[in-house]
Amino acid sequence: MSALIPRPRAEIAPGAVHVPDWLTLDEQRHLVVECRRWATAPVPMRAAQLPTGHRMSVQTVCLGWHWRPYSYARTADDAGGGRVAPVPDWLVGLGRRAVAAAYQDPADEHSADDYTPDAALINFYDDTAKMGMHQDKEERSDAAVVSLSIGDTCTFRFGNTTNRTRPYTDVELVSGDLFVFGGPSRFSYHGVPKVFPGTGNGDCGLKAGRLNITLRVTGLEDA
Ligand SMILES: O=C(O)CCC(=O)C(=O)O
Repeated sequence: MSALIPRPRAEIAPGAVHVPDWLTLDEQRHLVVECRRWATAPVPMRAAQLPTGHRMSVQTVCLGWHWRPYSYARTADDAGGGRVAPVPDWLVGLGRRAVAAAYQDPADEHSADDYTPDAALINFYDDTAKMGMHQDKEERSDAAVVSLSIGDTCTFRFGNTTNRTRPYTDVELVSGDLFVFGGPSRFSYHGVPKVFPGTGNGDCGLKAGRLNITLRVTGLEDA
């Protein structure tokens, strides 16, 4: 991203913070390598099927807990039945650093040290993929969601907690950007109406498309 136009850290709504250029290129490259590995085994990346029968245009693979519309399980019953890989400790650590970076005030109600995401969704967007406005609400925890972007730039639409429509704010998420939403914004509707093909920097390790990694605390326990 050009340094000509500054992109300052911004609180988009209470508890929803955009931190541009948060990941280093090395961190992005490392995440891309790991995402490639996670996308193949033990559970393959797939486009989840919605209850309507339609498939999402985004492809997803999960760690910790497998998400399908609209529940979590330890096994990927809609993608071969394998047990999902665990969330590695280093990714939990990255999540803690992300929460600390977003909520810089140490007296803040959001405690980064306690943040222990037990699920990660890795989303891959090709040139035409998008994600409709939705809430992340299958979790039984109100801990923040950490979102990391790599590759092509997208429009990330961040809305309100009552419906999919206005008011919302469109935020441009660029490779390396961090977005955290917690507190009063934790259950806000959000989505990705557009990805801009060819806008990524190949140095991030991804030649085309957009990767998004969201870290979540499910609050679920094994049966
Ligand atoms: O790709 C993004 O930035 C958003 C992903 C998302 O909303 C989700 O995984 O629920």
